[in-house]
Amino acid sequence: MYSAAAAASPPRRDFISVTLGPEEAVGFGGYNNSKAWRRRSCWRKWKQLSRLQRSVILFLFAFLAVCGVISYTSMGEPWKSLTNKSLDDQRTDPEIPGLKLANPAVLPPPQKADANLGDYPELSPQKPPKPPHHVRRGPSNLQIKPPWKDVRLKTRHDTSRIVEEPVQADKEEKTEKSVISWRGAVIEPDQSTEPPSSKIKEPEKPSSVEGEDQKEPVPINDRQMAVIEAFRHAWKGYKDFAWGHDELKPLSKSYSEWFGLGLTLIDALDTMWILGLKEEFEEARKWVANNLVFDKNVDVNLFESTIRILGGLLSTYHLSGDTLFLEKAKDIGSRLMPAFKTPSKVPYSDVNIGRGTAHPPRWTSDSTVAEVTSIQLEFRELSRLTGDEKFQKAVDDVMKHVHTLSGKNDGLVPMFINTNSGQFSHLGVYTLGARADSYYEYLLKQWIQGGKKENELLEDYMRAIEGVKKHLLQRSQPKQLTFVGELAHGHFSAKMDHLVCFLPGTLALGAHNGLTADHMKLAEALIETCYQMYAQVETGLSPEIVHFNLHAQKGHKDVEIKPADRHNLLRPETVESLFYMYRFTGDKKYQDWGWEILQNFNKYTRVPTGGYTSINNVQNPSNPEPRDKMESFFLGETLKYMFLLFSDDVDLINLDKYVFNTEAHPLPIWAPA
Ligand code: DMJ
Repeated sequence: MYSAAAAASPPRRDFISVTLGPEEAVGFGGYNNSKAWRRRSCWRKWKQLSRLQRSVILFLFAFLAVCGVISYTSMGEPWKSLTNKSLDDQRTDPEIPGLKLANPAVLPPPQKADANLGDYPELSPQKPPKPPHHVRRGPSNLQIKPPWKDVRLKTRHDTSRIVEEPVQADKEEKTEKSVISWRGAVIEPDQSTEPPSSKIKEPEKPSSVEGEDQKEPVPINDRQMAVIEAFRHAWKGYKDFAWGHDELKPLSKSYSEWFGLGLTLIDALDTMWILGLKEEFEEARKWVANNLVFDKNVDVNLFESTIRILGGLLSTYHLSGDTLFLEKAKDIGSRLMPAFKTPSKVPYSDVNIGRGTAHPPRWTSDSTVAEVTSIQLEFRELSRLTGDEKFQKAVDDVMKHVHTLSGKNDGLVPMFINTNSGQFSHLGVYTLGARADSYYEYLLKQWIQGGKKENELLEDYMRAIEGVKKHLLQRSQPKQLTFVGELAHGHFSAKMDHLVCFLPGTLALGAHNGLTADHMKLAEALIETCYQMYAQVETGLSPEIVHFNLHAQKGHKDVEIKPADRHNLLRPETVESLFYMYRFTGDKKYQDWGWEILQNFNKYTRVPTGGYTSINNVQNPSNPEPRDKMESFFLGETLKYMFLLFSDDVDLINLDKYVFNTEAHPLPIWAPA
């Protein structure tokens, strides 16, 4: 409303009004934008303002100016580092044009040199990095150029930490300067590997670094050379007839598929690294880079693909420092996660890695106990490397759940577990063989991996070994061999799977890690038995299952074999245990026993055109009946453990720094907190 009083005395003008006069109007021909005109016009406007209005405007200008200065100083640093970071991101290897430095994308940046110097005050952060040593072990053709460069010293000696930037393994000759040994003996796990906390944030770097105080390289001996020759022969068959497929069929010169993921090739990667087979490794790496695709509509077994593929990729990443393998590990690990979406969180046995669906076998809703409790080392390590806790949480939940379950017999577990109820099923049958074996192995190995702090794992392990002693141990006749039988609803059976021969090695590993010395005694007795399972058989090769004689009968050996059990699948367990026993005792008889076994593999399972084959009859030396299949674990495990067994170098996969998964893929032990 407009009042007369208001019209008579004009109000104080505490607001700015802008009136457009004809000369200011923007119109046809009326537009005047000269500087002089604008200056005059502004000045006129300024003069028209009241004192208060002018003060307010001046104050606002002053305020804005102050804000501008403050925000410039606080934003300057981040802007600077952002600019630097994006430059870093684009950093390429100056020696290999086009090759992006692999490490920074995935792994944390090198820690500052003054971090963790508390114990080593003499080390100054200013110290220049030491160049890597040029170590050559074995024949020169077994050497490979390093997958690392720009090694920077952090601390030294046993607790040394050095920070390295891994780059792709396929280097040209020009990287020779930074050569470190390709071979396992100089592969030192990084002591800074740390356990993931409940809130994992920072991704970790690979464990494989070269210590400052390099020991003299240990030359490869003749037996190790024989293993290399055997590996090359097996690889030739795979390469010629099964390249990129799961398994070689050496007799029919073809292949078989299980998951269609190049299983043998992936399982063999770290073996090639350890044996120093540069060319073979490079070729296989190329296949992984160009052909290994997990986005496939295919059902895979959770356990088998975890121990062979995820485990193989993770260990190869640790040994080589090549992030290609970590990327692939993350991919397969993520694709396996739907298996854990069950009512009980006990995973299904099968996952479709392309569709992201999981299910139990068609005939049951049960999973196998060994399968759901032997995927932990791999998923826990994946969490540590990626900083994503979901992998570890899924597998830790399974262990915690199994820890609380009833249905155990003095620590011994049944063979099946229901994915709906989460309870054991088919109660009353106890074995250390198929379907339960690696449950016991992984109790100990997780405890070691995690820095010996997870007491429930140790408790379950110790209780289980007591259960083995109480219910499953017996002696055979006539040689009084100590063996591990089975218990079915209170009835003892003198049956022992070759699979059980992992146990002496695991017991010895426990004793080495401070557990009771009588575990070592038991290990010594059991490895003798496992050896006899080979030595007492006509071909010198163990069958899949033996039955021990409990009563002396004239003309009978300790070991009896049923017709259905007399096949040999080139399994590793006895050689694996021989390796541990030799490492911890230095007793050469273990090497000699392994040597006999290798010779018998060569005699009865080697296929002249390339590859080795499983056989159907270990009791018939004149016709062992080849089965026409080379299992991936022959390259992944059996030959790797052979090579390690024949080595006198305790640093060739040092057992205080690495723990082998159940498929012989070494993963780093996390440092104690
Ligand atoms: C391998 O896949 C693993 O060692 C597993 O734990 C048992 N079976 C084979 C080898 O025999």
